[in-house]
Amino acid sequence: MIKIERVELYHIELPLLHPFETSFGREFTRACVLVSVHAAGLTGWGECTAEAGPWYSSETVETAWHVLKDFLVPSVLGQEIASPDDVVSRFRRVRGHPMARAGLESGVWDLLAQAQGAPLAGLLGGERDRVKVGVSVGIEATLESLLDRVAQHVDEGYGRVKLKIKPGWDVDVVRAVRERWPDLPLQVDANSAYTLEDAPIFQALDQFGLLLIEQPLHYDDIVDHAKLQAQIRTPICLDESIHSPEHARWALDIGACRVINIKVGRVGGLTAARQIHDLCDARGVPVWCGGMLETNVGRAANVAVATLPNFTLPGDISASARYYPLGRDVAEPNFVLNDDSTLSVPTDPGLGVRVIEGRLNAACLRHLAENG
Ligand code: SMG
Ligand code: MG
Repeated sequence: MIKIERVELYHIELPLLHPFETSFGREFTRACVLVSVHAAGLTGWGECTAEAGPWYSSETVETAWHVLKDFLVPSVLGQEIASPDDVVSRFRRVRGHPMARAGLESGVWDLLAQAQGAPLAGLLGGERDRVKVGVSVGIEATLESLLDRVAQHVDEGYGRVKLKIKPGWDVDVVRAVRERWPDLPLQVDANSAYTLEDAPIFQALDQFGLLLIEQPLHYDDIVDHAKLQAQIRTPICLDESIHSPEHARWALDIGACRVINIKVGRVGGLTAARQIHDLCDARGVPVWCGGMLETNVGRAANVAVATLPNFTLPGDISASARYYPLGRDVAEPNFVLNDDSTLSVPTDPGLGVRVIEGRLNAACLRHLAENG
């Protein structure tokens, strides 16, 4: 039993090294909420991956701050916690807001892992000491600059590349990348930019041997995805549509996808992430860990969850150097790409990264401390 004495929220913002463009817009900075959970002389850290605007998801920094401050933090403050399940059950009254829930829940996981002297990966039941990773390449102004960026990442050692696509930036782009790198494991992500009427585009993509096509249709849909999956050979992977283990089961039951992208934030925390992992494992459906341009805090949680055995596809968990200018990430050490396109799993207790106070303060726009 451990009593939660204090929870702090930090609204931070960091500049991205390279603007990141998806079908829903271009981003130059990354804002998020970091959560620290204090008990028994230990501090656990969680990252809430809601962004400044409701573009990827309906949650924002502002909605997450509200739901954390007014509902989630009060439900655990001063409470005795024995396992992450105690937190998950206290959150059950809150509908929606998975990223807000995950920010606090993953902080409790880190705290409990530290209290047990165990790496988070071990506490989750993970088995690997390295996790396979790839890189997600945004939409570029020209095909030439896209090819340059892919070449740069292939040279850096990334063994799997994901291309962002949107109408007008799809079949020809994938063809050009495939012609230059015939054997590169490649996948695409539409972030919901298409409708079922665009099925011919996805049938055309079948010829390129893609690992998967991520979230081609509406961000909350599974029905049309099932219709599209029946018309194409390439596996559909759902991202935006899966907010919980129930959503995962519903999608698999109707054949809406053959792969699931697990993001700790989008599904409401590490407990739910592991449940989706287990469900997919039981059904023979591979999963992989998605990315939300996390700081090293969220990245460490992603690496930990990706050690579970059914994370068989490379994750969007790139090396720290891909995201923020050197010395700006709020936590250390940085994750470095190994020669085999993997990241090593930290072996220190908890997340295995430590937040640097000066860096946190430099990035912090707003701070709140709530005592139990
Ligand atoms: O963290 O390397 C990363 C980015 C991975 O492409 C990525 N994420 O839809 O899967 C996705 C996008 C969402 C990014 S919006 C912040
Ligand atoms: Mg995606």
